Amino acid sequence: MVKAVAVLGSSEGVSGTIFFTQEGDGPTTVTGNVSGLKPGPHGFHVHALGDTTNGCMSTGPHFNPAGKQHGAPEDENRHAGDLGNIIVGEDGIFHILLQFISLCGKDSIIGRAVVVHGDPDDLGKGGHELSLSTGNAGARVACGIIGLQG
Ligand SMILES: [Cu+2]
Ligand SMILES: [Zn+2]
Repeated sequence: MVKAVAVLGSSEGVSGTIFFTQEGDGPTTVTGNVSGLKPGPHGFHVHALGDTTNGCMSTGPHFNPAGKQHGAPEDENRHAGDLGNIIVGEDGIFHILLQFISLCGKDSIIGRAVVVHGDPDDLGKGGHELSLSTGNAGARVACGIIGLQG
């Protein structure tokens, strides 16, 4: 079992912690507990850089080692960092199960940043000029560096 954690930082009053667990090369379970985020869907990505020196802006674009287009987590043509949306409840808690995100191997997300956006990710299908690059998910409201957990 591999475990990872990201503590969210934000200039917009969002705080919280996101936990990742993976058994072997199976799916990765993501569980989060956040406050200050409006309930509902929020775009959720791994960005390429574990750099928050300039807040969430310095985390770079979506993690995309294969040079593909933005898409849904289950799409063939997607960035490795495309985690889709989290649906945050009134209690600030969310859970998602991701088939194709790994905490080990060559496309590991360890050391990169997880970013929560203000708006929903359209999964590349919204027809907006940003749909195929960012999912038009709006501002980067919170982010944290994904690190291994003991
Ligand atoms: Cu993002
Ligand atoms: Zn993407």
